[in-house]
Amino acid sequence: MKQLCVIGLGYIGLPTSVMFAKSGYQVQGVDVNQEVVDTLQKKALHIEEPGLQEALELVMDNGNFTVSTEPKKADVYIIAVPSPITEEKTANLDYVRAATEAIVPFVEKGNLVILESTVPPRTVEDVMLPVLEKTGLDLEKDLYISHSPERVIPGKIFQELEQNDRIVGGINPIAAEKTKELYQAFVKGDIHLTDATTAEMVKVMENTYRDVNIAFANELAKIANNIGINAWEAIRLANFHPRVNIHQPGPGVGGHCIAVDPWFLVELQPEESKIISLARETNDNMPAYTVQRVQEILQENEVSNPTVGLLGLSFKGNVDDMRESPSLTVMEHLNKANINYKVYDPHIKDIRVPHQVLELEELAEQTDILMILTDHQLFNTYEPEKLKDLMKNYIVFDTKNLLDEIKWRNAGFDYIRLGDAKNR
Ligand code: SAJ
Repeated sequence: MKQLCVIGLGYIGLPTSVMFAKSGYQVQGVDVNQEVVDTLQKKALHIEEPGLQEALELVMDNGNFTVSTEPKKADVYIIAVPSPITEEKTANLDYVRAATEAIVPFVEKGNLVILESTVPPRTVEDVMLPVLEKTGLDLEKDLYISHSPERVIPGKIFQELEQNDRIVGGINPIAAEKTKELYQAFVKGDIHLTDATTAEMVKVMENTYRDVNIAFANELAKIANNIGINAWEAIRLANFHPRVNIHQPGPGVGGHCIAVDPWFLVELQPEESKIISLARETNDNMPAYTVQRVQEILQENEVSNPTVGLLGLSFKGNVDDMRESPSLTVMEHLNKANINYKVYDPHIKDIRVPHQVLELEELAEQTDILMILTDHQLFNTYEPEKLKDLMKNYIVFDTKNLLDEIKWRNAGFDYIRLGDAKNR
């Protein structure tokens, strides 16, 4: 089993292809997006990930990795295409279905077919198998079909691909075993075997657990603000309990995973997913809550015709990924409230949204309040004194508990933390 065909060359498919090619497999990477294929053919990258550029050049130079828009015959097919949600919060499995259709003409007896995309439980059984029936093969005996979800995070993909434990679920035990053997080419973590539907459920549970936990932290922040304590201090102290791990409050939950996967369960079992769906609503309401807090702060300071300076567009710290970013929703609410704002993110070097500026100084110019929305470490290198010279009023509202409160207070700022009514 040395020929691999990987469908979908995004954050997961491309690093996975490169890892298998580095392990000696002949990998054909397939993406329907001609631009992605053209970029890769020039050994250039359409995604930012430490170590990926060098690894890509290595496997393209030694011929272990080629790219195209069409699949070709292989021993193993890995599907790693997007599985987004619609506006109505339902799963869009069109890409998974299309990728499965695309390999039908090539699949032969003895092949492995693996779905890596994060999907609602029962997608392999109810979506992929009916398509693979078209091969005319006996899916239980002639093929090995499984689900092997990813757990890597942007910025640490290669080390996590290697180190993380992996869950592998087969439509039967031999399919799971065959898939485990394949990933042992580079996975050093333990590979836990189960059935395909359980593997799909486990992956969605991992992200749903975080979303519910974050919603809990966000509720604690709102309670803390009303009863005069600092939620961050309280959470830190509670987490000294050996069996407590409360997550961090924030301006909302972004990204294409934690903000998405819980909806798969809500759609599947709406009557049984009350806490899950309420947690999603709680997190999705945090941008509005942070804007309401900014309005309260501006009124307390009697600022007329205020300008808000947003620091952070990415959905999480130290990356340039804006997908589902809470900052975008904060901007919508500021627009609705007719409040002037500018936004700056040092990791996003091209203009992608209205009112975005590309210089920190321009953001501070004549601004009344800074709002920290993303935990970029770069924000901790700023000198408050320099920003103060450019600003009109000197307020900073930190929704990520990121900045050094003493440093900003000593520079003359009114430093306010989300969920903290103790240190005012
Ligand atoms: N966030 C909070 N409070 C927290 C943690 C995160 O507000 O305590 C916010 C972040 O600011 C961000 C969002 O939640 O906006 C998601 O951040 P994240 O880094 O936790 O999630 P992702 O989407 O980057 O990665 C997650 C990870 N899943 C788990 O940690 C269970 C990663 O391991 C998965 O591989 C990834 O989803 C995925 O691919 O599903």
